[in-house]
Amino acid sequence: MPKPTTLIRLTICAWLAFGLIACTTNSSSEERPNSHASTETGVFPHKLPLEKPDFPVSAATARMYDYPAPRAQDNDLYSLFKYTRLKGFDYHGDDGTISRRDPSRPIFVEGKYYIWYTRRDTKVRPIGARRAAEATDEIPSTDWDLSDIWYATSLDGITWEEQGIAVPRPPKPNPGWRSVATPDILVWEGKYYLYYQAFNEPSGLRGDWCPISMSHADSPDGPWQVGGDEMIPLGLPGEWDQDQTQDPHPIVYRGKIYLYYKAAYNKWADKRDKYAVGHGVAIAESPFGPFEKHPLNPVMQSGHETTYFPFKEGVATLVLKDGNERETIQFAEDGVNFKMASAVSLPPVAAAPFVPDAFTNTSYGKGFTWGMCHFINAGTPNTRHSILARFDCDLSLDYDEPFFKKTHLWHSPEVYFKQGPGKHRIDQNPIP
Ligand code: AAL
Repeated sequence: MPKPTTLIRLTICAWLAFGLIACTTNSSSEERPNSHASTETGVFPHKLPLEKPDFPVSAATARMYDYPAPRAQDNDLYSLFKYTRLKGFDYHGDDGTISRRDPSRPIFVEGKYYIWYTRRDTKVRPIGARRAAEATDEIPSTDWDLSDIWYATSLDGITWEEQGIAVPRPPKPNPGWRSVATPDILVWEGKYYLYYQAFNEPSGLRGDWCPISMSHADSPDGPWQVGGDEMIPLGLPGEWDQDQTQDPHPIVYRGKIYLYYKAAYNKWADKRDKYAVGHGVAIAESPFGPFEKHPLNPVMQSGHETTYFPFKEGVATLVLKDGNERETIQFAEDGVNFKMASAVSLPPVAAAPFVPDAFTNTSYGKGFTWGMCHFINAGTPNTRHSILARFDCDLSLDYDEPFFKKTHLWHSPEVYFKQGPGKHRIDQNPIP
């Protein structure tokens, strides 16, 4: 019969031995999936491989390794987007006569953020693109007809102080006499350049036809002086961008100005409902041009408004609204050949992020954490107008907030039910 002390010793040894076996068992079970599913078995492992396996895999599995990371949560180019209502902008009781839309990217100058945007303040609401022939000097056709470019400043990106007009409509017949809209900013060698759409007819008359003009200033507070019209000339008849060069969005990349722009094509006036949207890039060595269109344009075949930013050694873009690849973020090592980097939910419309290195000619872009956007359906259906808003996200290499890397977004059931089955289907009886 062993002594009690010997019994205690034996018990301790037994527990130690058990612990050792348990440890060994644990580590071997952790190892097992990877060592089991190898080139020999060809079975995809339980432990997610960080590299594409070197045995045959499905198309979806192969594609998983084309993204910056196989899991969205680890992907530098994936984020949720959160929205904040701005303070400081008056919308005339939301009666539809004042609209602010298509903001520029904010820039930070001497302690303040600056933005520029389309501002319409008309006696009456727009009558719509389809009735553009009835538009007058006081009746706008679209939400961005009869507009000027205004600017505002802010200390925190939430409360804004509207400062006044930056670029007004010039007198007729100068380009933009009908409307100047959708500006974006370039900072180049300490000076400021606004690129914007210059309309010479009510938008909707033949289409949303306009080329891009530019005004420049020594200070973000102006005064602004017209520096050129038709900066990105319309394409020749028959070319995809024959009718419009819109949504100018310049960044400084590889020592040059890469100005991304949009054109809707395959539409107007005969094929209005068959439109497609492409983005091109035009490259210049001076803000005054000449801008040379890239021979591979359109460089993007999905999306609507343009949002491009230097990211690592390449350029990334938010792709919204139109096309098979809408609601994605894409990346191009060369700023031209974009590939899918992530799919996103609730992305900002007309996104204009605060990108600190957009104009620094960085060789390693760091991304952004917030920016401006617009909503074009504020007010009621009868007083519809656009408002500016702020979004927050984590698309920055300098910042890490796991909250933004979650992949679920739960809306209340009301958000879904509000969509309804559509008027046509409601009118059908019996419902198919
Ligand atoms: C926007 C932009 C351009 C269009 C119109 C105003 O979202 O794509 O600017 O012309 O709509």
